[in-house]
Amino acid sequence: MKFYDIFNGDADGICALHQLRLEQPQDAELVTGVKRDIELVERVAVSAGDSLTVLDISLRSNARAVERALLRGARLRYFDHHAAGDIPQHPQFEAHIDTAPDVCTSLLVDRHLNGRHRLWAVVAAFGDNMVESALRAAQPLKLDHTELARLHELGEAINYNAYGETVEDLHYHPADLYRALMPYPDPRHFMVDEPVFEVLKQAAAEDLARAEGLQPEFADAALALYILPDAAWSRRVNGVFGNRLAQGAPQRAHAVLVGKADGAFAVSLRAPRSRPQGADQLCQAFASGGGRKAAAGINHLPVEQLPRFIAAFRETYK
Ligand SMILES: [Mn+2]
Repeated sequence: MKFYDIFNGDADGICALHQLRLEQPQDAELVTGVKRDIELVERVAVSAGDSLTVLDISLRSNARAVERALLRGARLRYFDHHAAGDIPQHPQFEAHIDTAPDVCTSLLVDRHLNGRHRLWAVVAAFGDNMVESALRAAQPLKLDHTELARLHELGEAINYNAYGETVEDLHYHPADLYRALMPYPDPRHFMVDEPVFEVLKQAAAEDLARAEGLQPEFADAALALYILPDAAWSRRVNGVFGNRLAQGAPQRAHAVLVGKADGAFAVSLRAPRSRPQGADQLCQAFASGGGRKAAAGINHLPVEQLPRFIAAFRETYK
């Protein structure tokens, strides 16, 4: 009988697992990857009696592997906020799934743990760019402005680290990053005692400066589209850059495309913060698309489908 902790490599996935394991320590095999690696359950060779904890990856993308794991006699608990599809009704399947636009997986874990490791849920919500939700969750903790700003920066830094085509693009493997914060019930101590935060903050600032030097392909009051070149820094900064754009123009939808070696694009789409809807449907209309109402993506948009994407983008957010 083995334990597997299967989690998205972004701030939300890492902080969700961290909260659970602070509460209930358990030696488990870690299964994670870059933010776009969401078909993680299938990576596990499941046996009867195994126990899988799955965090912040859509059930829709893992449905077949989950079904197989259940058939083999494993037990699963699943926390997530992405579009789910059908949720298995099975005595060995424990689902905590809520696709409301103002919750992330770490907030679902926080709900499950009655807020016992709230600080890390706040970090995650900031990392998922749910600023209002983060502030709401932080309210009872009575943090001052400086502390909130630091937690915000930490969420962004951990989230930034997850962006890349493969883990080779990243500064830290997400499993190592998780292990670095494991000893810390309080993120404020983590930021002071470990070099990780400063390293990521500095690297993100450098990448961001490059992205901000680019002109958009088009931009008006309703929507804007940027294309970043095929480079490791583009793949890393993509998420932070998108968040920055969304914060700077809350009425506007943003698409950030990153070129790939074969001429295709990776697409990150954010609905306007003032109207966080429609991103999942738009992206699901493409073969490798998926995500949430407020933020979604397409892993591989062939160049010949770019006009179709642009038309759908304009139609959704005109
Ligand atoms: Mn998330």
